[in-house]
This record gives sequence, C-alpha cells and structure tokens, in this order.
Amino acid sequence: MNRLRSALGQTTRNRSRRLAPWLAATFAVALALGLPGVAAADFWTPESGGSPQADAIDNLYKFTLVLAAVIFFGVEGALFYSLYKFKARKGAVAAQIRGNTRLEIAWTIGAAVIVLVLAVATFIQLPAIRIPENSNATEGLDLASSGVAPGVLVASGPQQRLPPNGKSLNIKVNGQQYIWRYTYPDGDDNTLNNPFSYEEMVVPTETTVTLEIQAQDVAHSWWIPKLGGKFDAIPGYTNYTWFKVPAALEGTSFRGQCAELCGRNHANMTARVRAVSPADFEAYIAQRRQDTKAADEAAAKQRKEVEAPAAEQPDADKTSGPTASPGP
Ligand SMILES: [Cu+2]
Repeated sequence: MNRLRSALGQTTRNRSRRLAPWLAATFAVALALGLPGVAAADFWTPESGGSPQADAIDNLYKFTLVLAAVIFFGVEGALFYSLYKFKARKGAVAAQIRGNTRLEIAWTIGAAVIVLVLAVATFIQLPAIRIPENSNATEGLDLASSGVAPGVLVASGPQQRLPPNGKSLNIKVNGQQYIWRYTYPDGDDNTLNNPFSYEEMVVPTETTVTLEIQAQDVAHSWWIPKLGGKFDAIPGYTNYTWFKVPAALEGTSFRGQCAELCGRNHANMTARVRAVSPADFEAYIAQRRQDTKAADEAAAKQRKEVEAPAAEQPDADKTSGPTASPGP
C-alpha cells in the first residue's frame, strides 16, 4: 500500500513538472489579454479626466475590474490546474468526495466579504460622484460678481444637488430632434432673454457647472463621456448633473453624442463642451448677447421692410394670399 502511495506521489510530481509550461502559457495569455487594457484604460473602464466626478466613477470601475480579474483568474486557474492534475489516466480511481463543510463555509463567507467590500467602496465614492464640488475660488468664474450670472446658483428642483457653498453656473440643456440647445444664466427672472447656443456648450474652467437636462419633443440622452455619466433628457421632466473642468484642460473640446435613439437623424445629434478661461467665457457670453441683439434688430428691420409695402396696398392680401412665414 505504501509502495503504491509513493508511486502515485512520484507520478503526481512528474505531472506537476509537465504542467508547469502549460500554466506559464496560460498566465502569458492572460497577461497579453490584460496589457492592452493598461494602454487603453478607457476600453475597460469609462472615459474620465475631464471632471472630478467622472474620475470617481472611473476609479470605482477600476477597483471593481481588478477585484473581478483576481476572482476570474483565480477560478479559471484552479479549473485548468484541476483539469490537468486530475485528468483520467490508466488504472486511476477517482476519489469519491461528498461535500466539505469547511470549504463550503469558507467560500460562502468569501463571496459575502467580496460583495461587502464592493458595497463599501461604492458608498465611499458615491458622494464624490453625486455632490458637486465648490468652484475654485481664485481660478474659477467669480459667480457672485460676474456680469454673466450675478449671484447665481439656481436650484429649481428638489433633486438638484448644489456645491456646499450653494453656488454653481447653472446651464439648461434641452434635447430637440436633432440638436442640443444650451441656455446660460443671466441673473434676471426673464428666461426669454438669456444667452443661448446650439450644439457647442462653452464653459469656464475651475467652475462648477450644474446642468438641468430636459427634452422638447422625444426622449434623448445627454452624454459627454469624459465629463461623467449619461443622463436621460425626457419631455416634462428634469434631470440634474454637474461637472467641473480643471484649468489644465483649458481649450479642450469634449465630444459627446445623444445616447438615446431619438429618430432618423439621431446619429447626427452630437454635442460638444468647450472649456475656456473664465475671462474668455465672459467674453463669449457678451458676444452671444451682442449677436442676438444684432439679429433681433436685423429681423425687426426686415419685418418693417416687408410690412411697409403691404400697408401701402391694403388690397394686396386678398389677391396674393398670406405672406407671413408659417413660423417654426
Ligand atoms: Cu437625441
């Protein structure tokens, strides 16, 4: 019996030696699969780098990914090791195993601990994702005295989260088939005269920007990956998010795309957020105001020109039909 055991032991050692190259090859393949992930980190985890809460989301994904990778390679490693070590061979009799209480308790507790660790890590990161930071007091847009948005901060809904000091640059994002419209604050109660832009949103760096996301027609989805998570734009409902672009990324354009199939031109519903210095932002808003004013004046002038001949010939309407455009 003892001789049999030592013979079996010898065979096991030989097998382990033969197994070594296989294990090394498996490890090499695993490493090769993992390495490109290091080079293209955004392939495995969400894009980040444009805003602190996008970084927090990315950290959470990375932590979960590493934990999952350890479990994956541990389980697969044990599986392949067992496949080779215990594969059928001549004269071998399989061990008859009937449960192992200690092992079963161990992996039940192990799984529970992993879930607990993930839950704790998530709850630690959540506030950094959901609650906006204060703007940078020296480098950000001076929200209190800026001509753009004196005394800003606009909390129009119970679910909007503001920075601890209550001040943010609040921009309204409106999804329309097939373009995004952005309305900037101007510090007064009249919402009809606010500066606005389409497709490209311009924001000051180091300034906390809060967004109110809505839709005009159908459901759209606001998403600039480097600036954080995706938010649905739903008619009749407002969603909120925020971001803050660091000063180092001044001049950067962050690109995004409507992330909800919203009609036949959905693919062309792109969005851009361009980060500029606070001074450039104020200049941009001033320019937008001036452009709008100039356009209003030009339209008024044109209207006068169109209406003037009609007024001189009161009967013209009866023969030539309506001349006014049907409007939007
Ligand atoms: Cu859309």
